[in-house]
Amino acid sequence: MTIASKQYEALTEEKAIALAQSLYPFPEGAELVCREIGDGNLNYVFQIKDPKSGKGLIIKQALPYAKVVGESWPLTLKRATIEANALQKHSEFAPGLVPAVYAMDEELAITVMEDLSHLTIAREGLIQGAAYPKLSEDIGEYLGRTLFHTSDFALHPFEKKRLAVEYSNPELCKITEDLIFTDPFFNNDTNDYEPELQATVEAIWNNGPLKLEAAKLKFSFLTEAEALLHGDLHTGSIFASESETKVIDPEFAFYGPIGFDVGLFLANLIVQSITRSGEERQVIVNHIERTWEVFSTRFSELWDREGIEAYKDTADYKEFILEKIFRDTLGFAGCELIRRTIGLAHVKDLDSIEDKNLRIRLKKKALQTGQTLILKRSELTTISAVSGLLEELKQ
Ligand code: SR1
Ligand code: MG
Repeated sequence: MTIASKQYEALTEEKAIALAQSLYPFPEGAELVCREIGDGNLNYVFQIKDPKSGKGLIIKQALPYAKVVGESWPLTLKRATIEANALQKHSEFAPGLVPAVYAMDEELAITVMEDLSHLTIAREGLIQGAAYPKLSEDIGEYLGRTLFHTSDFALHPFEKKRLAVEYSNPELCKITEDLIFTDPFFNNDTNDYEPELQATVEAIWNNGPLKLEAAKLKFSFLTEAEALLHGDLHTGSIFASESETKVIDPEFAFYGPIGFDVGLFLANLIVQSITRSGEERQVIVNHIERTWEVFSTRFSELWDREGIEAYKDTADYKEFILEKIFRDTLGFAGCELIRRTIGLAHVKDLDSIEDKNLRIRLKKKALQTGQTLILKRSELTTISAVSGLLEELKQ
């Protein structure tokens, strides 16, 4: 569906209702209600619903600046098109694991999509102690399918390179390059942390070997166009329930290293595991292990069944690729853990801990885990070695 285009203007709740009425066959006389429910850093998200019939939809609009900072940080509206297209591209390979897109408009920078309000943002649910039994199975499937099918192992090189051009996303990549790979490792103004972390943070800035590894990981992110990534796969980019999982928000999508998506998701689970104890913690550790198992099994099975690379049956090549992805995954997870603790964009899992001593202790643990993952990523060769590390660091 297309929308009669007009010049960009930020939607209000009233305008979002009018737009929804023009797009969706709500029942005659329906009295629609609209709420702005966006809690991300960048966009408006309007939920428009007919309370009587329960029918609804979501209109997401990109702002010409980063909401989290304000108008002083201009941001391309092109990201809305990237997001709508990535949702549709990923749904080709992981149907049911992303929301249906009903319409999009480049001028207004909006995507109209399926209402997922019966689900909860996974980060919020996890903070409340939810277990989400399907989360790792579903995300492992999503990762295995989307990343394999958009890689050179599945696509003709012309199509892969066409997609890499279509999903060129320099402005959003620059945010990641700065906020994940650069700023937290230097004394940069964007960093944000409690004074109690000063000594730990300075130790990061002064750790030469750690910075060398962060630089290598940044170089991978800058140069390795392996697959069409989601690009920002944290637990706030996932809607979930006991029985359903939907991946949203791929506005950072671009062709990058496969381990980046896997690593971001695992890092956000690791943060959650750090805040939990006992059986509840084990639920998250199981999710961490299961995500890697499902991802690598699916990727491997698709390689065998549908791979088109001439070398696909060459002894040890698939294992070499999966080992590379695993190593990258751990390194990227380490960078995400550090930036979510001391960088510009934090996570509620840690920041909402009211007891200050506990919060600082857990943040130090997140920083220590992040550094170990970056520095030891070549030695930690299995996902159970990662669980072992989390167990060691849990004290
Ligand atoms: C200014 S944007 C900050 C963060 O929010 C997004 O969700 C990305 O994670 C980005 O790094
Ligand atoms: Mg987002």
